[in-house]
Amino acid sequence: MEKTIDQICADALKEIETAKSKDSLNAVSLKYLSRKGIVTQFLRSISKLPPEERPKAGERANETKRLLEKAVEDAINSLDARSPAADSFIDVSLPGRSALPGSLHPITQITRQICDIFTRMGFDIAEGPEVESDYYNFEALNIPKYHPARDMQDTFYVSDNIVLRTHTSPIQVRVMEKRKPPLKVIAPGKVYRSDSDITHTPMFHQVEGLMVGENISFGNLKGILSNFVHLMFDEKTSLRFRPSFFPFTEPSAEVDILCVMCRGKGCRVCSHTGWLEVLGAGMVHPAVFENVGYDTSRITGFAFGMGVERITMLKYGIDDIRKFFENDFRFLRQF
Ligand code: FA5
Repeated sequence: MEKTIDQICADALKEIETAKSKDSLNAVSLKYLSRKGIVTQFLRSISKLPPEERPKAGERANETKRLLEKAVEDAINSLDARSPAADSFIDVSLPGRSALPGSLHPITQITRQICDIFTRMGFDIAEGPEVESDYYNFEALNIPKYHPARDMQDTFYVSDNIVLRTHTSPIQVRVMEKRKPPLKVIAPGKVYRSDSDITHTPMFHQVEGLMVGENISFGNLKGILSNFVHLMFDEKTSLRFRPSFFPFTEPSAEVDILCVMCRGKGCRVCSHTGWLEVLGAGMVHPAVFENVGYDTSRITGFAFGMGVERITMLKYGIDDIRKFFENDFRFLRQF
């Protein structure tokens, strides 16, 4: 009897050893270990043996069963662990592919450069929410409901009183509500407008600037912005202040930089004017100061809001703002 189970065991081990795939190993397992398998049949037949032989035969058959189960399991594991390099379809002699190092998006790079320049001039950095209340985006900035000035910015409304902020200027109000003058703050962030052409996108980036205290004048604004433009571009880059209108500044100006694409001759980027508008600015309107409880007899200040995409286009000579958001690696890899 013992010889028989030993023979079964030897046959099964041989078949396990020669099996080359999981399918053939499963077939061996089925042949010997399943309910109708050879080992199981053997175990059943033990009851027919004389009583004194049964314990030894049972013990031996169970040992064989455990041994074969383990052998099948080990063989399957070693097939799984076999390195794919051992299979002929991979040429292990080829050089490895290097991982592509990531890099910062040009808009992020320029936003950081802008923030660096202003922090070196003593400005703190502030942030505010992109989903903003009508109050902070408009009313606190002296733009009442139904006022025609609301048409200046095509707004995405989330509900009657909630908008996607159209500019970073609401951060001015949020900062002034929390802090007393004097203060010098810049606030970078995403803004949203229903606007799209080669110099306008529905989502773009602005950096807001605010300087408030006693005796702050338009001269300080010009000085700070000229300094910024000379550090961002170079000493020769010209800028010009054009009288303009914003409900939250008085007087107000728009600031243009000489178009780097055509050097002032006129091209499609600057709409053939030779200049590209990069920011709006002005002296903070007393109505805004009143809304945050500042003493307008003592406190003055200036504010500005610049378009980061426009600055980046000028810096790198890019002629279409939409390229920033197309995620084309051939474009992005250049920065
Ligand atoms: C404003 O957004 C004012 N909040 C700026 C300001 C702040 C004025 C503080 C006074 C005091 P304006 O709508 O002009 O202004 O936008 C400012 C700049 O954002 C523009 O000069 C331009 O560079 C950029 N910009 C405006 N619309 C878009 C757009 N759709 N796509 C890309 N850049 C834009």
